[in-house]
Amino acid sequence: MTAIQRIWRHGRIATMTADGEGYGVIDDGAIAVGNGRILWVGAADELPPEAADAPEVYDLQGRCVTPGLIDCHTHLVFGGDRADEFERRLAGESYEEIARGGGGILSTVRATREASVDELTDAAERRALRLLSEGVTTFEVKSGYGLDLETELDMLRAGRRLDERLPASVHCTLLGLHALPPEHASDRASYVRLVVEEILPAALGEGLVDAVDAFCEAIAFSADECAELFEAARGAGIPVRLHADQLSDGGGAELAARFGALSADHIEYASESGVKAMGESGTVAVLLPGAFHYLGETRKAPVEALRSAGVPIAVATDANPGSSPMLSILTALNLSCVLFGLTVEEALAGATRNAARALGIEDQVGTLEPGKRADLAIWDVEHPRDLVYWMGANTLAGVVKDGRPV
Ligand code: DI6
Ligand code: FE
Repeated sequence: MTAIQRIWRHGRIATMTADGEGYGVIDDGAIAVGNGRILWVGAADELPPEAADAPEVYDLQGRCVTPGLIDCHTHLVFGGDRADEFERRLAGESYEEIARGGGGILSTVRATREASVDELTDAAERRALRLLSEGVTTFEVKSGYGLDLETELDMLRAGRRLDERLPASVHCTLLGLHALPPEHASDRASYVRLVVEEILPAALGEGLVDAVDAFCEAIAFSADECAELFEAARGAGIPVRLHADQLSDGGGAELAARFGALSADHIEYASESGVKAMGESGTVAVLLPGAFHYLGETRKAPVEALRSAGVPIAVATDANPGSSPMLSILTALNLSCVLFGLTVEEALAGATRNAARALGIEDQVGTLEPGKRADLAIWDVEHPRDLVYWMGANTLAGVVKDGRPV
């Protein structure tokens, strides 16, 4: 049996386990860790006898503990920014108009192609530190601003470097089909082929791909084009995710379900049958209220339908330079409640248990229970609901990553 190395005790522990009552709160709780894993969680006065020999014991003094937060959908790696487009949109231009005019994602593609992998990594690291300052211990990054072989690989390499540099686990998603690059403008099929036949295999060869993603949308790629990439991912044994039905119903939810996707993200315009299919395939709905907010959208994510279909709900920042320049997971949680009508408990599950599921790592992280990685966030609040109640009040008091205080 692994020896207990550290104990945190006398805190209000939100285990976030699915079968726990509410947040799975243990009021005067304790957590024992060893070898990077959680060994024991329970009431402080029921700590097992061998806990007496633990070399390090920390008194939480009533603070709250949650699982380290998980931001399961970000585009943190990119060059440049699009603050100018933010102003243009405020003056009346739409996101789609700007995109069709060669701005939008393609403007970030130009800046990203010009950046070196060092520059991409450094800029992303500065942004990631904002996430970490709010208790994030796992986050995802996507490619999708390179749209050519070398730059897509560089974006993913930057993601892998972040994983080494930061006290956080970083998941890398190949977002091969994000926008049609200008050099393929007259031949869409040739770009899909490039992604399927060259970029995906090369990225796999370097071990850079934890999941594959695509943007299924009228201004991006059709369900059939996304399906081609998904077939290739399936062939390689890599899980898929989808930017689905964000601005219109393009059958994205159905497509994601058909491929047993880990998640379908955005889904404001998902059809009823699409949501049902997600329920049957166990596909997580990742709600991204930052993009909804920034784009001034009015069609809300179908929360009630998701609940009735038994679809697990996650929440993420979608941090990106265009539609969601937001580096705060707690703000995303607050917005998911206020704008979409999630309960606070659902929101917190969305950045813990269900976010882990959206990344396919629910056996590793996302709840506080024995066997999971000892990734904890410690908060100067009385109750976990306070994290979502306040906006702009970062109450993080400490982080534990792989059993070690950060
Ligand atoms: N949906 C999004 O929210 C981001 N990508 C996507 O497919 C937006 C990316 C951007 O505007 O740069
Ligand atoms: Fe996105």
